[in-house]
Amino acid sequence: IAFKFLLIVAFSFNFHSGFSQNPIIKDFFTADPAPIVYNNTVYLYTSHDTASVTSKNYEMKDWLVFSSTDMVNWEYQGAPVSPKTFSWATGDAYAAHCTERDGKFYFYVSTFHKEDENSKGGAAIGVAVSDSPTGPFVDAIGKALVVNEMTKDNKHGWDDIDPAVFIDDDGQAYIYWGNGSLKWAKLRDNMIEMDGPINYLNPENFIEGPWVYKRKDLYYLLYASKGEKAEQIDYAIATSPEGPWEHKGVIMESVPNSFTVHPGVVSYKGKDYFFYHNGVLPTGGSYRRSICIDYMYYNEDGTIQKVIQTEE
Ligand code: FUB
Repeated sequence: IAFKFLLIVAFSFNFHSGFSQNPIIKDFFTADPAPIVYNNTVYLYTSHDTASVTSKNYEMKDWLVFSSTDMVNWEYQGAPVSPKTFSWATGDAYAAHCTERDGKFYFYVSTFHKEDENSKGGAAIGVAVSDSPTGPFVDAIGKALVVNEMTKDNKHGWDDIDPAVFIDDDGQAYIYWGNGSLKWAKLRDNMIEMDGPINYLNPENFIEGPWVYKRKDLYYLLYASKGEKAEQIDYAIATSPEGPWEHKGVIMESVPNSFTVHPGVVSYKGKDYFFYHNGVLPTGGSYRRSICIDYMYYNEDGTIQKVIQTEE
């Protein structure tokens, strides 16, 4: 009996140490992690890959929510938002980001506009709102917050995807987004209107997937950047959310079995966590991705140590 007890203790210790749980969600293919902490719980908003094993295109029909209080067990909370939430939207559900302000949850999405009097179709950013982190969410403005302009040769541009919102300590909110070049603008306190012009930046090797946050006195901009064969994660530091941003290098190398990678960061119960996706689940790949978490560590001067990817 004593031996059996020892075995059980040894097994449970092994099971709960570190992130040998990666990928953290195994019942769905998930990508583009957007975690927030609210009421001592981590809510994780994700894209949802449903492409077939042989597909060479995204098929992404809705956004999912999971919650956890231990960063190991993730409870599925449903799919409260999809492009159908927005009467003007059609097509895939790309990266999203949810943020809380004054008890309301604003869910910024990257999707596509129907062809109508406001758009010739193309990438667009919308915002849905709810009183709860898990929904139900409704379209907050009844139209897109950002609609992509067609390129000069009348093609759809890709530069209006991947919104990320940051609220500074003084209450000023900012939205960052982009593909190819990074755009940002101030948001009004209502979180659904821009406050001022759209600004353009060209962070080194920037591709997409910005994520902005503050730690101590420094602002951090993380993004998917151009690696040798696939995307990797670079970061830059500033003393203001408006920049100027100082490029600091790569914090995560390309991931196994996925061309894209996408950052998300939270501090929870005294530890810093880096969320990303790869394609390592059985039958996974660039269009069937899976979210993982690893610890992140800062140096004394605020720079970030390279994140070590852990697998099962
Ligand atoms: O998930 C679709 C797209 O792939 C996202 O919008 C990008 O960030 C990349 O992860």
